[in-house]
Parts: sequence; structure tokens; C-alpha cells
Amino acid sequence: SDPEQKKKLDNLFAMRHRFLETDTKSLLQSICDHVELRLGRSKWSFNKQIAYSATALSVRDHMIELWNDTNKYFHERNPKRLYYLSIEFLIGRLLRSNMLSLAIEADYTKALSQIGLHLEEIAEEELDMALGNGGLGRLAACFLDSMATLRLPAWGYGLRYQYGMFKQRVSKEGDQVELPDYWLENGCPWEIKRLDVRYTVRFYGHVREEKHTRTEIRMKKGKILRRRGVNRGELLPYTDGQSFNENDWQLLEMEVPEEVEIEAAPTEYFWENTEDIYACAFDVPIAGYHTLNVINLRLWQSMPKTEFDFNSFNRGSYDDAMRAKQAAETITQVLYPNDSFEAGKELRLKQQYFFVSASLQDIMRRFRNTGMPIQDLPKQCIMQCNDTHPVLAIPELMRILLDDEHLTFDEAWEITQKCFAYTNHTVLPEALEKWSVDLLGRVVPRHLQIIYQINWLFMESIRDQFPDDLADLSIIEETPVKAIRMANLAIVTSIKVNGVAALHTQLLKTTIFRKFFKVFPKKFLNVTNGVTQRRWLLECNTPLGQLYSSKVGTKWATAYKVLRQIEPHIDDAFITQFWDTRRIAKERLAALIKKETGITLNNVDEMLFDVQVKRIHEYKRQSLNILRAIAEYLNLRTLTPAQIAKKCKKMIFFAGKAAPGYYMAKKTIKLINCVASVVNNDETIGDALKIVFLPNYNVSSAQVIIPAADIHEQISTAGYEASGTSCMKFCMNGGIIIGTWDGANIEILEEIGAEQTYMFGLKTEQIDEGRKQRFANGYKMDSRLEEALLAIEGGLFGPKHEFMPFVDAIRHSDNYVVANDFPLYMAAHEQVEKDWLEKNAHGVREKWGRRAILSSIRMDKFSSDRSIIDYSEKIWKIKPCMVPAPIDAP
Ligand code: GL9
Repeated sequence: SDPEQKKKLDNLFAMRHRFLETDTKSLLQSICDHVELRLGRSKWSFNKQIAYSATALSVRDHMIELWNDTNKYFHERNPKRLYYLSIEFLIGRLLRSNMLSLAIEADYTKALSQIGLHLEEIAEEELDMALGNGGLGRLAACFLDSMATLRLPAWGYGLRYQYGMFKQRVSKEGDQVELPDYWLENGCPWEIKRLDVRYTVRFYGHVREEKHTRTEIRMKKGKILRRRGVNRGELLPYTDGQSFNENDWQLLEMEVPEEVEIEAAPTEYFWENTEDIYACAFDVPIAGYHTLNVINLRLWQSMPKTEFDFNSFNRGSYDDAMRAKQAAETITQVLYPNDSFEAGKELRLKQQYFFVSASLQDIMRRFRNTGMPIQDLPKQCIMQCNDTHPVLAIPELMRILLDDEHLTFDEAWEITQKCFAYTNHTVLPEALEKWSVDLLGRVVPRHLQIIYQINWLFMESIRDQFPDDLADLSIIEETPVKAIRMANLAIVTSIKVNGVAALHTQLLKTTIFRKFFKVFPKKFLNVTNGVTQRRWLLECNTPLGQLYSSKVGTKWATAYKVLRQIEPHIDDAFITQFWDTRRIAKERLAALIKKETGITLNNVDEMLFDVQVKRIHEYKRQSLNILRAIAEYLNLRTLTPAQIAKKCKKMIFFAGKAAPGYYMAKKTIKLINCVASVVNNDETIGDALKIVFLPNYNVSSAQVIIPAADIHEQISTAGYEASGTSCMKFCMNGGIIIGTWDGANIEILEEIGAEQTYMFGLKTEQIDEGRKQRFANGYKMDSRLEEALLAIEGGLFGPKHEFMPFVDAIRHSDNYVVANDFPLYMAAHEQVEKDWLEKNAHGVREKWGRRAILSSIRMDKFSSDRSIIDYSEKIWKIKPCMVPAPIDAP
């Protein structure tokens, strides 16, 4: 009605969708504008890195309006929201994936080519966003992609580490060398620094209790002694059993006054004398695929709260003045590079609390803005804890409800118990987080009180029914050094607890959380992991994706099941086309190998690419693989050139990082490199065997490696790998699995059919027995394994002392039952070789090709879209909230 207001709105409305133009001229204009106006370079001469930054900023422009509209729409509709709390998000690169989501890749490719630039080359300039260690962090990234694509009202919360996952080099001697990963070197064009979103996070200090009592005089029945006598004067209170002389005193029962302290108001707790720092928000828009929904990943960075201590500075101690500033910045400085191991470091605890405190303040601010009563919090939000790293959010929410909202403990607990769900990612005991009561009480004293109180309530509630299990169920471990068990806190509080593969969930119920399963049978459920086919097929394997689309259209990008319709099309011609796509992928990997290691691979069509990529860990058994490689090499050396010529040519490929403090994992890397250098330089075996260790495995190299694998190794000791997710990516790309009965392997076999797999080895329930047999009298190790170990001990691959810890572990403890599985593993590989050599009359690997394609097109269960739908329906109880097309959109 107000004409001024109307004019203003009209003007703003005309400004909408400015950035949705995708004609070549508009895109070029946008890129050049960014080169000059944002990056301050000349459009007449700029390098590839600037070209990347400008292109990325230009793509980001396409997202920001959608991202704002999405937020606004969510705000208006106010649906129940999911908050995905994860201390790691292993995103990788975003340029191409954002272009694909927005359906603008072809437009940009064309525009860039007009100024002599190739999108592929420019994309190589992007530094990986490596804010995670491995599977757990990459899962969080795949999940965000699916949440956005499924239009769910979801947010991600994480930390903005300035140094991500370390860069790995390999020294001349074959050792892993760690270098810092300063991924922000050239700035990150995707993130938006939110100067307006900033919270205070407190640490240390102490808790002051303020009891609100008043004294009242109450009358109560009591006994009184009265002195006998004329005046009957003196009165004394009487306590039972007290003796008195009946001649002098008389005992009376009567109402007597008593002073009582009563609680006038609940005790208040003040967390005081804290050290305060700021959490600043950096937002990364996450575009859904072919939708207008663009959701947000909010990453927190620590900043000093008091900019500078001028007093110290004026006294001349510049370093003192800087110290506080530096300490604050340290919190989010670096990602802890441990996989499946918790070191219990103070800084790590501070990272965790910093993360959840900032996230909860943000979530609560958004909730308060809705105007809903606090009791409705569970109707409006659910927080998913990705492992126990964010579990301090539980006492933090309790603290907010108690100390800020002034609810009673019971009221606060009622609400909190409905707001959280917890995903467990491993059964390895060394990964279960515990914080010493001492440390936790020092860093977050109020939270320790609250945890004790939660535990007391919980113990009381189960004392009668489970008297023998209290010690195991308690959140507090009563060891000499008392500790808080974060998983127990998570299970007690959460509405649901999930494992990440069927076998893993079964093991949670029957082993590590067996007692909890008795108490809360309905809490436990399985949600099998998944990966996004957008990144892990469409983006990383364009030729194969195009081949599929040529048969069944492009719908599979958001509905993987559609690929099952390929099955009737699998004829000779299709299989040949499949091998054509594979050649491209293998040549691409060969080029990367050449560039990074200098190793040349010839005739990649004929060479079996046998790949194991993942963190280096004893349970994942790179040991088994390298010992097999040695055995195969020793065998080759016994053959004549004619015999060698008939053998299957293969490359055994490794990549992966070892935690810097993990001695045995680092020894394994060294052994692999030393074996590789002997084998690759042995001319007597020709091209029959190459061994490659590619340094610095990360998301972007995974995107080159995975499409090129003919065989992928998923060979963990049964019962140890919770799920594994690379197995899914490889299968989607037509890699054939050689695997143990572990994690997601089992479910993959169920989906794609046993004929498409090479499964071997002891099953979970046979492992204990296997260990016993292994060290029983009369046990004879497989002779090929014995020879491989002897070759190492004999110095064939370098000084014996280097590898003795490795050899000794296999010989004398063999915790991961390498020896038991070795002959079965060798047999499986013999079958692989035989199958690889088999071709049809036209010289095509027809059978293999068919199996590879079937593997790939039957993987719909392992799309993260399926995982996220499961979470939404079974745990989060949230529904899609699809941003509608703007009214004036074309
Ligand atoms: C892991 C499990 O070990 C994997 O089996 C699982 O697939 C992923 C995702 O659920 O989680 N848990 C874990 O701590 N890591 C996993 O990969 N380790 C790293 O992320 C390094």
C-alpha cells in the first residue's frame, strides 16, 4: 500500500536472478569481472590459478541467490530441521561438482574455450578441501550432497581447520613424510565469511553455585523436658535415649517450633572466570543436483576475543600481547590426523567443545526466532552426531536449558533426550572416546557436573533391573583415572543409535554395546552407508556415465535404480564400449602415476589394475596385499621368459596415509615402497608385475584412481571394518571386488550377486578360532608366505632391521590373522588372473566386462540418497522442503 515501499520492492525484484544468465557473453563477462574487480588482476594476463579463482567465484554467484532463497524459504515454512554435526567434512574439490549440480558445465566449458582456457586444466588448480581423515569425513560430504539433492531442510556444522589433512610425500628411502596442508593458500572461493555470525565460546573457569533458600519457622511434633517445680520454668528439647531424672524433669509431647531452610528458587549455577574466544562462521553453500535447493555447511573458526592487550604492548612485551591471540587461533588451526584412534589431547577436547558450543548457540538462536516454546525444540530440530566427537553437545544443550532457560533438570532432560541421534563408525576399542574426568572438569567444569547428574539419573533408572551391568553401562569409567565414556553418554541420551552396515550393527548389538542393547532394544538400528553417484560416477567417470545415459537417459543421477534397466542392453557391442571407457580411465591414471612417481605403464588395456586405496591400518591389511605381491614376484622369478609372457600382466597399486604416530602403518608404507623399487627395476620379469605406491591419496586423486581399477582390494580382517565406502565407489565404476566377509562387502555381494565378486577368508565368527589354530602346535604356515617373510628377512628389499617389526608382528602375534587368510587370498587371486586372461572369439574380455557392468548397475542400495532417505524416515522424521521456482523464472 505504501508507494515508496512498493517502489523499493519492485526495484529489488528487478534485481533477482541477475546471475542466472548462462550465455557465453554473460559468463565471460562474469569471469573477467572477477579477475579484475575481485582478484585485482588484469584480464589481459592472468595465470591458471587466477583463472580458477575467477571461474569459481563466477560459479558461486549462481549459487548465492539460490542459497539465500533456500534459507528464506526454510525460514518461512519452518519445517523440522536436521543438523548434521561432524568434526570432519572431507569435501575435496567443488568446481566441477557445483557446475554439474547447477547444470552449467557445458556453458562454462564453452565460454572458457573462447578465451583459450580448458575447464579441465583450470579445475586442476583447485586445492582439495581436506577437512577430514578418511571414510568418516567423506561420508559426511556425500551426505550433504544427498540432503541438498533430496531437498531436505538440513544444515551441516563443522570446523574450518586452517591446516587440513597433511600432505604425504615419500622420501628416497621410501618413508612417509608429512607436510602441512595449507589449503587456504590461494583463498577459498566457495566460502562466505559471515562477519555477522559470531559467538563467544567459554573454557576453563569454575562453577559457582547460588543456593536460593530462606529460613522458616515450622511447628512440628516433638518432645520437650519441663523442669518440675513450683515455677515450672525451664524447657529443653529432648532427644530420644537421653536420660533425665524424673524427679526433676517431666517429658511432654507437644508442638515445638523448628527452623528450616527451604529452597526459594532452584539453585543457580554460574560458570565464571572463563577464558573466552570467538567462533566465527564461514559458510559453504552446498548445491543440490538439478534443484533450486542450496543448503549450507557452516564451518567455525576460532578468533581471539580481545584483539590485543595494549598494556603489555605499551610495556614493550609484544610477544605477551600476541600470545593470547595466538592461543585463541590455535583451536581450529589443525585437523588431528588420526584415524580410528583417540589420543585424549586437551586441544582436541577444546576443538570438540568449541565446535558444539558455537553450533548450539546458532541452532538455539534460529529456534528462538521461531517464537515456539522451548518444549517444542524436539519438534523443530534433530541433531545427528557423526561419531562421538560432537557428543559434548548433549551436556551443552542441558546447560543452556538449565542455566539460560531456567528449566528444571527433569524438564531439560526430557527435551534433550529427544534432540539427538548418534552414529557409531567403528568397533575398534582404541577409537572409543574417553575423556579423563580431570581434564574435562578443567576445560568444561559445568558440563562435568551435568554429566554426573545425567549418569546418576540413568543409574537409578536401571539399578533394579540390571544390577550386574551398572559398571559397564555407567557413563563414568571407575578406573584409577576416572573417565567419561562418550559413547555411553551418546547412547543413553539419543533417540536412535545406528551402525553403518548390517554386520557392524549386529556387532554393536552383540559385542561392544551388548549391555545397552538389553536396556534399550528399540534404540539400535542399521543404516548402511552410501556414496553419492554424482561425484563418484557422473563427475569422476564421464565416459562411463555417458555410455549409461545413452541407453537409459540421465535420471540415474538422482535415481540410481534406473541403471538396472541397462541389463538387457549388455551385449558384445555394449561391452566393447564399456572397455573403451575403461581405457580412457586407465590411461588417465597411468598419466598420473607417471607424473607423480616416474613409473611408466605400457599397454594398460592388457594390464590388470589391482587397487587398494585407503588409510594404512593393520586391520585393513595392506600387509596381506604386499606379502601376496612379494609371493607373486618370487614366483615370477622362477619362471622362464616364455612362461612369463603368458602370465597375466598386472599393476598392484597402493595409496593411503598413515597416522603420523602409527609406527606399524609407516613401516608398511616403507615396505611397499621398497618392494616396489626392487620389483619395478627387475628386468627379468619384464612388464609382468608393477607395484606402485602413489603418494598423497586424497579425494581428487581418488576420482582418478577409482574409475581405473579392474580389481579392488577390500580385505580387512572380518569384523573390523565397520562399513568401508570406497568399495561402493569402485563397484559403481565397474571395478570387481576381491574382499573378505566384512563391513559393506557382504551387502554388496547380496545386491550384485556372488558371481560378480571374489570373496575369501575367515568369517567374523571364525576369527577367534583361527587365531587359536594359528598358534597351536603343529601349525604350518603357507609355504609362499613363509618364503615371502624369509625374503624380507634375507634383505631382498633393504636392510633387514627396517622390516623386522613388520615380520615379527606377522610371525609372533598376527593380531589380524594374515597367515590364516593368506592361502585363501592367493587362491582368490589365482582365479582373478585366470578370469582376466579369458577373452571371447573377438578378443574381448566379455565375461569380465559383463560382471563389471552388472556390479556397477546393481549398486542402487549404496547411493547415499538411499542412506539419507533411511535416516530421514527412520530417525530424523523430516520431510523434503522443496524451494519453488521463482514466479518470473523462465
Ligand atoms: C570409519 C570406518 O572405519 C569405516 O569402515 C566407515 O566406512 C566410515 C564411515 O562410516 O567410518 N570410522 C572411522 O573412524 N574411520 C572410518 O573410515 N576413519 C576415518 O575416517 C579415517
